[in-house]
Amino acid sequence: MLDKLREAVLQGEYDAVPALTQGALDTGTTPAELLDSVLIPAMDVVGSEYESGIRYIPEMLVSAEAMKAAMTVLRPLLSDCGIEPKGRVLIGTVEGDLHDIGKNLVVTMLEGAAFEVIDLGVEVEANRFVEALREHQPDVLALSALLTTTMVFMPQVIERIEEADLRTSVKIIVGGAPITEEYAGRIGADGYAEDAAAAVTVVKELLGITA
Ligand code: B1M
Repeated sequence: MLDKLREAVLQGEYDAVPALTQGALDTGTTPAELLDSVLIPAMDVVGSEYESGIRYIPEMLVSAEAMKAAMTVLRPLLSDCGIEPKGRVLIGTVEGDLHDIGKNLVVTMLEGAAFEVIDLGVEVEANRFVEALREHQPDVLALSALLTTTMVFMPQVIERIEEADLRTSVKIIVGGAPITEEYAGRIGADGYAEDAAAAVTVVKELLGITA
């Protein structure tokens, strides 16, 4: 079952993926195991094959659709907790970047940990983040970038927030494949999260939440 699911993601067979995901859950595999040992590794293979020229963008896109189809089954299981919000997080993928699978996973995990999440989506320009900070007054701003060419917009967002005099009222965390702890520190972010689970831990730490 797990091999079939992996293969369906690799082949971009998004119609088959929900039933295979449900089938894997029914045999006792947990949502976290499915993500960590099947779905995310499959997307890594997709990326490597694209890099080495075996795969082209349309094929990368159908695999992304297949991953999203799996997430429609997993999301309720990861986020269904039904208790009072612990805090508010504003999140978005930065300007020029339309990758959203990892960001959506971060949203799901934060919601699962009882945070209210406002998702601005993808290709979010710095000024839009500033407007949304004024409007929603979140405790934490989470920025995602998947490209080395777009991660450079992260410091620009932080600069705009400083110029708008809002920097002290919000904690900022950054994440995404090309981002490192060192980069986060260099651009003046308050935190870095390597994956969606770490994002929850870092947000809790920054807000002083122990439970
Ligand atoms: Co793109 N792409 N892509 N792509 N794509 C990568 C990122 C790439 C590494 C592939 C490769 O060459 N190996 C490469 C980037 C190279 C670089 O800059 N270093 C690349 C490229 C080059 C491109 C294009 C430029 C290709 C082109 O057009 N020539 C183009 C850019 C488009 C744009 O954004 N303007 C492009 C397009 C696309 C698709 C549209 C086809 C599709 C995206 C669909 C979508 O997201 N809706 C796509 C995909 C699917 C990928 C790969 C294969 C998979 C990404 C993914 O979803 N991974 C990717 C290769 C790879 O990552 N292995 C690749 C699974 C996901 C769960 O992981 O997103 O890393 P990830 O999220 C993780 C962590 O990073 C972290 O938590 C998540 C897991 O728990 N995280 C955060 C993410 N955001 C966070 C925010 C946080 C905290 C943690 O808050 C603070």
